[in-house]
Amino acid sequence: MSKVGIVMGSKSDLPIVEKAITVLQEYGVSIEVRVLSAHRCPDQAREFAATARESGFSVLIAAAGMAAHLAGALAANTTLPVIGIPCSSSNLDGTDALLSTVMMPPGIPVATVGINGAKNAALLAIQIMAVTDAALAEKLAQGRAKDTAAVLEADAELRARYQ
Ligand code: RP5
Repeated sequence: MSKVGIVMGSKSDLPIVEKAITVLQEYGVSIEVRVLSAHRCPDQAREFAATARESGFSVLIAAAGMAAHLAGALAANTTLPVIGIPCSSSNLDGTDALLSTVMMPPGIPVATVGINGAKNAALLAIQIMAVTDAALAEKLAQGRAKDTAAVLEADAELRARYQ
């Protein structure tokens, strides 16, 4: 079965990454969670990415803060789609990681979500897998309908309160 690889540059990123783990588990997607740093263990990070396709991964999610090179380093070593989560783990509140992750040179794309955007990273990974998985696509549609219902419920509540 295909799975999503979730890699973080440090265990200190886990509180942010946990939101992605939760969403993927809710959708019943198989995951493997790793701590691999582009700077502190570059050989292991490279090996993980280089073997990711044969290991059964469909999509990789990479979360890192500061001078965040993890997503780009993984993307350089695989042709699987890589989604980057810039983490707000520095005094610059994640703007450093955002720019480091999103500004990839032509040829090595990283689909970058917002700072700490772990939920969107998980949903984007699911949407990529849903291109060839009708059951996942149906679950996504149900999730969107639930979100819509929640907004309309809030709308009705506030309209009633302030009329
Ligand atoms: C990055 O440096 C990690 O992704 C983390 O966001 C940040 C700080 O790492 P630690 O010093 O907490 O391990 O590589």
